Amino acid sequence: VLATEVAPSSITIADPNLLLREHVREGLSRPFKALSSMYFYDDEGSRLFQQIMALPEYYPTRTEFALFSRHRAAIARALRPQNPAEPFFLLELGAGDGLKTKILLRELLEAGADFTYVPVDISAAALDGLARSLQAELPALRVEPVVADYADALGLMAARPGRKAVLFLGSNIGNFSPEDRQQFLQRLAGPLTPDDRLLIGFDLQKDPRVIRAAYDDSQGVTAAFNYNLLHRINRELGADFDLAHWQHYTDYNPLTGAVRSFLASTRAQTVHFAEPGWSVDFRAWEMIHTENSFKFTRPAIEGIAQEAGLQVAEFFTDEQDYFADVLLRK
Ligand code: AVJ
Repeated sequence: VLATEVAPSSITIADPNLLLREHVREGLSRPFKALSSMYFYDDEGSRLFQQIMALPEYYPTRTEFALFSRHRAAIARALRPQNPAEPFFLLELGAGDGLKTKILLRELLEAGADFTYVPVDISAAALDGLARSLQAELPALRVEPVVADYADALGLMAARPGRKAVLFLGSNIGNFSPEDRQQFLQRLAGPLTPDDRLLIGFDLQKDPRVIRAAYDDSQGVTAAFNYNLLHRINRELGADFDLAHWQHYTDYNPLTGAVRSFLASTRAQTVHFAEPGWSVDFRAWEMIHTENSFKFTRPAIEGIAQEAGLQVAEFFTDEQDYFADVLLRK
């Protein structure tokens, strides 16, 4: 039942590959080639990310899950209106499989909170799985899933009247460049009132070897996740990327907190696209930058909040100080 409630993205376009095509054309014609990590998440990419979350090296998911378990009561209290009878929306941007959110949902339901959970994600398959499992595990919960990207989600939230608690977990915020992050947070904060709450998950700076290993795991799942972008482009844009001549490469800069992932062209090669006359040349060891995963410090988070016109109300961390879920308000 819930699956049928999944609304289409607010943008309807005749050619479903148009956005991807324009993006790839623009990204691969830059002097430093780049593609957005947003395009990782087709159904196969979402499945691979599920596998990443279960890897021994990929600590963020497990850590944030533990953090949520540890602070469940305090987080629930901080997010819900003080008047227990007042209804509210709990919106989650990039909900994915919602595993850690279930801890919070259960806590809120048990406390008798009156709320509607609105998970937003670009993967219809991921949302579908989430809606199904919620219906089975928490049948009393009101759920209104929405398939949308972040830009659509911002409009959606501004349009929804009433009190809101917004979740942006999993260090998804780390994917933005600093400029895009600031713009996104300002837009997110804009329509919020002083009664609304925002909980954002930030992965913290730590032993650089621990961070590096999380993005270059020994089983090669992260590499497969990165390669999937090329498979997707081959399939959807009729390109001929030969995966035998591409490598996953990633580095962490402890000075800037940036993990950057690349697809490296291991030799000089030309890639063709279905569209006549469209091809792209790559030099040997030329890189396509495919993802940022920024890591933060506490002072950096304070600064980011302030710049977006938000205050840090509470700072929740795990025992190792690996990850922070930060409660923000106007
Ligand atoms: C889903 C964006 C939080 O950056 O850690 C995992 C995605 N990329 N391994 C991250 C990802 C490579 C992940 N986020």
